[in-house]
Amino acid sequence: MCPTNGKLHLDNGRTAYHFQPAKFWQNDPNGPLYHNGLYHFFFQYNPHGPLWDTGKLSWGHSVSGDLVNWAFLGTALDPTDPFDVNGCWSGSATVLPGGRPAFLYTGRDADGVQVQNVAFAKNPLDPLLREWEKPSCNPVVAIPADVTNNNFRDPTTAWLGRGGLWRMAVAAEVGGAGSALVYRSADFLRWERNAAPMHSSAAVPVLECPDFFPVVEHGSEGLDASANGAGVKHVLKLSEFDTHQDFYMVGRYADEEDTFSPEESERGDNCRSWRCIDYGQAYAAKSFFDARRQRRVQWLWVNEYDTKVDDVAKGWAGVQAFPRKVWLDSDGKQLLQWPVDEIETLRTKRVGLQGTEVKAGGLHEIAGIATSQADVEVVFEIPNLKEEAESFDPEWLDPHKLCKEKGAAFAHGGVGPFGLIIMASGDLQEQTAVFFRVFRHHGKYKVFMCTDLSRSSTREDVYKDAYGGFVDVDIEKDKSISLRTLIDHSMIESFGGNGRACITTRVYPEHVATSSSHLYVFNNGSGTVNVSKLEAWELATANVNVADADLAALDAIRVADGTCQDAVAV
Ligand code: DQQ
Repeated sequence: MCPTNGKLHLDNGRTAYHFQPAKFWQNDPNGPLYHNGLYHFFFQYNPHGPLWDTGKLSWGHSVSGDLVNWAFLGTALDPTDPFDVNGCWSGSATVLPGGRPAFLYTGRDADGVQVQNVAFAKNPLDPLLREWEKPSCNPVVAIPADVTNNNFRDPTTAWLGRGGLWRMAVAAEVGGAGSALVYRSADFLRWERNAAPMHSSAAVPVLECPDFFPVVEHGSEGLDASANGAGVKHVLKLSEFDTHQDFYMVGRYADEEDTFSPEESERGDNCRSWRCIDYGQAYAAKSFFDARRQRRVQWLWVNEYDTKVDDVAKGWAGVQAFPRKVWLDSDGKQLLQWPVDEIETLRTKRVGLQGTEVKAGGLHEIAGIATSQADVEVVFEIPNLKEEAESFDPEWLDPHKLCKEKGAAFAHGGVGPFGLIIMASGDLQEQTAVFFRVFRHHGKYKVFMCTDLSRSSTREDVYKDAYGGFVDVDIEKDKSISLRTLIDHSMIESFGGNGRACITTRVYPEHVATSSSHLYVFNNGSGTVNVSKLEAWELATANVNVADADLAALDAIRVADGTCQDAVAV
């Protein structure tokens, strides 16, 4: 970790503490893993340039002792064999009994056909897991005859079920329906398809990157992928190609048939009406069980929303969201997502507010820290919810539309818009608002959260949409709502209602080239809101794949975790 000494790097939006390779293109998280005292992160990577290009991707590989500082180890898989020569696409890691890590991944073969492959860590005792071998029996699963449009990809981490057989789920388009197919195997090499898919969304043809994992019904500890039985529920997460959003549902998994029954069956079979992992620009979530801290940790890819020309000029594209701990809410229906605690090691200068009234039209600057690299936690109290909440119009059920039509600038809208203004220029010409509005609906309340990018940059050629979703909280009981936002130059990652709704977005303001950014609390509602507590920390720059700092990063790992002392002696 490097102290910032008040000097933050100002460049083309490159982040300071989010995961990025030093250069070139990255997309989906692949095969995250905790093994022999180190965290491994693999990712879709183009080692030749900053664009996805022809999709002949490799798996980039980095290693960490703390999920914050990372050393880049090059590529773990490259498209070199007939079964993956057109790309080593997304997949997952599984630790086999005896401790040998294995990958299941999609290869695009010599004809461009999508097939499933395995690879094994050459030396499981090498904590850096530098070398991976692909057995010659690949592909282990050929594309089935009923799969349409060559959509067959992204195997999950395997789990052990009834009969001691491995299972994996693979996304596939079967007869036009986006499906999660289950395959079983006794030896990890020969896989047989189950008759019934684990899920099928008739109205959604292309699904990608399934993630399937158990959660404890009560508590926040994580479970290994194979855990099942009393007190355990399961989560099925699917990435939907058209909307580029990740949807999930909590449910029950029966391992006789490998079926998954969503608990909120009223939401239907179309996964677009399931719950959303992140309402913003994040995609392809992939989680792993962190045995060191007994938690489940999720990664998420966040694309660029500037232009290809910019990406070529920058020499890089793609960021990962900060790793999030995920667990089941006490309502048993939704996930809570929260940045892993290790982020606190980056916290430096702190400023705060307590019991501050923000009246209608109020704007209150949070000064004293560099706010383009910060972690902000705030709790808003709403004193007059009953009197001031507007009635909800059923036309507003589409949160995306609602966010567009009733953005942050919408003055005097009842309870809200109130929230944070982030990455603002001194004259407020550029600003990104993350805010809430509360509506009354059938005698209850609906809390809406939005990130409005419409004024985020004076540039015309970057994407400046508005993103929103509803936060499933009981605001009548709580009388308050919390917001946590991680700001990292071009990344704005927000967690509403203690992690019940997340919105991650990219911003490309122009003022950062010449001046620093400002942070405000604002209220454009018609009544007062109180900031019962606000804490904002400036964050130090982490050592993330900085080419010439790799040795220092490995040293940091050595200090952080004695178990890998010998292994990292380079
Ligand atoms: N990205 C990979 C595919 C996956 C898609 C290719 C999702 O395996 O379906 O880079 O972003």
